[in-house]
Amino acid sequence: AWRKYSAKPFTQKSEIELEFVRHIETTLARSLFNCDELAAYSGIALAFRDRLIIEWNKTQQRQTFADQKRIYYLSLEFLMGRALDNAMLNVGLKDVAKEALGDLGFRIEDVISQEHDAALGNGGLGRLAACFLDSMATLNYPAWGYGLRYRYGIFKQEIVDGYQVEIPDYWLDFNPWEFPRHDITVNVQFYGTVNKQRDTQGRTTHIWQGGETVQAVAYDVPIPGYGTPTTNNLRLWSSKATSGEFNFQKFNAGDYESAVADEQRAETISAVLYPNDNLERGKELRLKQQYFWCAASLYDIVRRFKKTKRAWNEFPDQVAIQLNDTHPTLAIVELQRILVDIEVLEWDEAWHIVTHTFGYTNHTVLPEALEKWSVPMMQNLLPRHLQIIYDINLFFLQSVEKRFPTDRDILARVSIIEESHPKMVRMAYLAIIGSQKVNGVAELHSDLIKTTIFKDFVDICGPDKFTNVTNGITPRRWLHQANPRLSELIASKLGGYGFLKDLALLEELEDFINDKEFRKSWVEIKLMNKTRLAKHIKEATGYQVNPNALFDVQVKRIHEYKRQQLNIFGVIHRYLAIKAMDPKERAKPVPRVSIFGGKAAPGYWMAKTIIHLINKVASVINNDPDVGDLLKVIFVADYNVSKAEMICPASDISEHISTAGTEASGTSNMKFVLNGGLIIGTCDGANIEITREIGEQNIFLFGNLAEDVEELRHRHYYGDFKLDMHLAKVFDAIKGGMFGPPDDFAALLSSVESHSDYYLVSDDFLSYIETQELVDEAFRNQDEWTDKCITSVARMGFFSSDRVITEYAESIWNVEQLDMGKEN
Ligand code: DL6
Repeated sequence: AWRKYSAKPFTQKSEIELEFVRHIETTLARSLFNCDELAAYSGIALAFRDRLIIEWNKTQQRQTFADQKRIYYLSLEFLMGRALDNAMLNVGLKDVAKEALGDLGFRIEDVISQEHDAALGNGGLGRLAACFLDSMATLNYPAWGYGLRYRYGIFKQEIVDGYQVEIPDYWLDFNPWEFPRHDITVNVQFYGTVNKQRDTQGRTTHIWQGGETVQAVAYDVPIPGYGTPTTNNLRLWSSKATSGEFNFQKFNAGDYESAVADEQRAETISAVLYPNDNLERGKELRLKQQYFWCAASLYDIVRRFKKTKRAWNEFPDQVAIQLNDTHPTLAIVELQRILVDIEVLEWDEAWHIVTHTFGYTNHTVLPEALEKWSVPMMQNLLPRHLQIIYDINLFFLQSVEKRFPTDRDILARVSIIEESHPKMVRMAYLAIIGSQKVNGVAELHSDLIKTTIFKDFVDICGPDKFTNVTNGITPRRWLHQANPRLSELIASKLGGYGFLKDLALLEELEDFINDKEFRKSWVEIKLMNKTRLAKHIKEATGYQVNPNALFDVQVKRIHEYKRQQLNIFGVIHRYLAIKAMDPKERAKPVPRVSIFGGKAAPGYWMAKTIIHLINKVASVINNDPDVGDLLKVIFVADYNVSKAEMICPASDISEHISTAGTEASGTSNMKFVLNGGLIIGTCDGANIEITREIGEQNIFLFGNLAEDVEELRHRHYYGDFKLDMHLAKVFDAIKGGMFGPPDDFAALLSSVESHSDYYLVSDDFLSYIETQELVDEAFRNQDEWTDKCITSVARMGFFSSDRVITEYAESIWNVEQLDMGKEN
């Protein structure tokens, strides 16, 4: 009977319509007469969600029966964006849904745009996690994501008088994509004390007592794979006060306020996403978040393992846990605690299990982003964990001392505990020591971690522990969903959409490079995408931009190392050059629209100054009648995943111009190239591998190399440097008040002019503006430009996140795809 009544996948339009109307009328209690676009979004989302649930349940059953090793991806950020479009595309029914919505009086684009982005992340790291979930499901890997269900995602950005203003992002009003599992809860303990006891066998055991307990409640989000029934699970934990006697007692005693305060304190843990990208601030609440999430996830993973009744030594054969940066490093300590204190395993046996279970991905070499926690804070919040960390460190240092008896400093250099005031726990070191593999996210980055921040560990643990897995992106969202017309054009040439599952197939596009019709469509699609962006710009900023101009885009978090300041100084240079031209000459330069977007961390004053300068420059240039269409500057407010989906297909050139050696990989560089745009960039992160794949002739590289950075910084430090003369003119214009009170920008200019110029803006400026001239030159020849774009797209196969996940699965996790038999 169950099978008979169980919901079936949609096969035709009428079924979608039926379910849509049913949800509008019953779930939402609305009628035909008050069904607006938001209600239509809810109706269609619920209809698709119901179908996903069926596949999701089956997937869980299939994976349980298969009893294979599972991947657990622990990430404090999952930047998912919108889910409806993705769900419709992944189950292959977007066209049918479009017709169904059309019959019901709605345009699918309007309905899709009603959805609030799920913005539980800051930038690259969180979006990478989202791409990985998509690929793991698409490739039928048994995988779970574990994260936090923040009540407030990354703040919304408004620009007021040229300044960034932050607005809270309360995104949970209506979220059909999550399922509260009120039956799946874990009590998580904080504070308290540790007492030693002797057990019946005379062994010393540690009892962690007292303190406070907070409840973790699971919320599950289905993750559909593309063109497969596999629908994996993302489990997000929400914090709440433990129900029961504690609160009741307070209520009964009339102490309402204190009981409510406890409730709120507990809920605070999962309330907000910390809005820092590549920066750690060491706040206790953040540490609480980390432990809360690690403890709940580990409890869940261990519970699932214990159901299989296997011996503990089989744990690493069943479980691979990947740490997305050091944020989940406490999971290493928590597993050791569970095994030793609760499951009463011997220390060494437990440690063997732990160190064969975890893998650690490093995403940055920036010193300010490397996590350290104060020992006194950890002692107070997690007293037992600190003891375990000290023991891990002791055994580790003993082994190092034995192997390197003559190196007197090595112990201080590699100790998990930094001997500062206060002492600090170095989380990256703990993550390395507790993991079987450590990887960087692009070749240069993986080399840099081995030769700089983790050099000693390569000597101690051996080079095999360190590996590289270059990042990638999912072509489903970043081509098919973001650029449906281009995807369709490619499919028409390649004989179908197979490339969405095997991106290397794109290479066949090179066969069509001389196909006139194909090229014409290619160029038209780019223009349509630019026109769509121009329309958005007009609505959002009031500025009219010419879609035939060269669209030059830099969208990413605002950070000094990403060097939006270099870009805006370059824009000012261009503006000054146009102004200095004889009016008759002004027809010569290539018209350009410089488009910026990105959020600054609320406490990052220099990044906010950069946003302010961009907006001030925009208002001067965009209103200067001498300039007209030759140059426009746009700041797109509130850059997020949905905006990226609109912007990436609309660029001619995008900027990835970090100081060499600072951007671990970058992933938007891949998104832009895959959408038929070229890039200007430094020899940094994945730009290097993109160059290798697409060919040097198809990318505009400039600037100093990573190997020269240290020497250049040294020179600045000793005053051996003269500001580039073009940059000096730019600075004079700013100092002369061309863009408002010079004091507003004094610190920004001084960061370049002073002894440091840490990000080497002045060193790279000349090379940057010269390369931008080459871009103009190349853009003038539209035929050659199109050749470059088509060739580049054809060679982007390597950057699929499917390739990335396959590499992790084979070289780090040792996990197999589930055999789907005839189902796939
Ligand atoms: O690996 C994903 C992404 C890289 O593409 C970026 O280059 C890198 O900056 C970013 N790293 C972080 C580090 N944050 N922390 N912690 O976001 O990772």
